[in-house]
Amino acid sequence: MKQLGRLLPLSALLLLLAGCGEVNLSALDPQGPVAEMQLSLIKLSLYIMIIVIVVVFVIFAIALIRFREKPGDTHIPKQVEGSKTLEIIWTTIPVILLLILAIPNVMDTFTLANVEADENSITVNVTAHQFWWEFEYPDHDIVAGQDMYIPTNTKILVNLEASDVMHSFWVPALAGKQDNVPGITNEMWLEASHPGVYKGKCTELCGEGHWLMDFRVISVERDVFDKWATNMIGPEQEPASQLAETGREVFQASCIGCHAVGGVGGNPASGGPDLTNFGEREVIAGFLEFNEENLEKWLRYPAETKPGNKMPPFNHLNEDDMKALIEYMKGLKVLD
Ligand code: HEC
Ligand SMILES: [Cu+2]
Repeated sequence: MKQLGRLLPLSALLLLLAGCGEVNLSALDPQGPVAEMQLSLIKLSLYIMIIVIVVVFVIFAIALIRFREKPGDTHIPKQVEGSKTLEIIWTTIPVILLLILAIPNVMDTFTLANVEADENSITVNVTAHQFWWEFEYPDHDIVAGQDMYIPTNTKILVNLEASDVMHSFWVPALAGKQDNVPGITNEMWLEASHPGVYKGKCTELCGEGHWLMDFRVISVERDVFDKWATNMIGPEQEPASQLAETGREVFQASCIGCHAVGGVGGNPASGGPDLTNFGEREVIAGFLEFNEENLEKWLRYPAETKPGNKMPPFNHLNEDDMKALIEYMKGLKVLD
């Protein structure tokens, strides 16, 4: 009973974790054909395992009860050695079960490994950095940071790379995880069946900031995607106010060497995410809620906010410059 009491909080925790489907960080809530295929394989193996466990335990329990030593038992039961029939039965059943498992597994493995382009597909080269994500669209000649925009119902061919250490790309609602390894390109594909925002995470311990290395896959209708891709090329829109214009000057002086906006600036070797559409982010640096207070916190104290990241602190900026910079950054949009 005591053990049961201990197990209860654990089961409550498991139920809570299963509820993660709400933020789409769950493989049990698939939103595209790849994740659906993978979930159905998980289910198939689970059901077969459940059947095996139940049958074995029932036979075990019958044996325990029927053949237990009863009071007054004196004779030793009949000793049996070898049974051809039984041997055949318990060889055939597992072979059949393994075939039921193997056939869909092998078929789906081939489907999942098929990274051939079709007439609609789009390629995205995903480079993982400590501790942020870069999405390059070679067919469109654009680079995006942190948010991976994809058109709905389109096969997305993903090439995984890493600039420093090993990382791992995981968007549970869309596909199983795969590693980003420096010097190697791993390929996979994914597809989203509906418009939506699907959370992703780095799942390979990659340093101090690993636990905050989150990103989003944003699935939008094809026309929205086309607009996004066209406007990401640049040039950036004119700042909407005098304040934003001043902010742009601060940005040009302090930030453009690491962060590209509208195809200008940035540094492929040691820079940060492309900020062309930064004003459309829902989170800053992958995890902080997007608001002015958090943006200022990020700009002044990046190291305290996301440990180990490579953005230098800008705590020396005066109040006016900071205000202007934030106004400018909020206005960086491509879908308006
Ligand atoms: C030495 C290069 C460097 C400079 C200079 C720099 N940054 Fe960064 N910045 C980075 C890196 C690297 C990251 C990614 C940090 C992470 O998440 O690991 C980053 C992240 C960011 C982010 C979060 C981006 C996102 O997609 O959510 C913002 C916003 C940002 N920087 C703004 C600025 C501004 C504004 C300036 C100028 C005042 C600036 N940065 C100067 C390197 C730099
Ligand atoms: Cu990582």
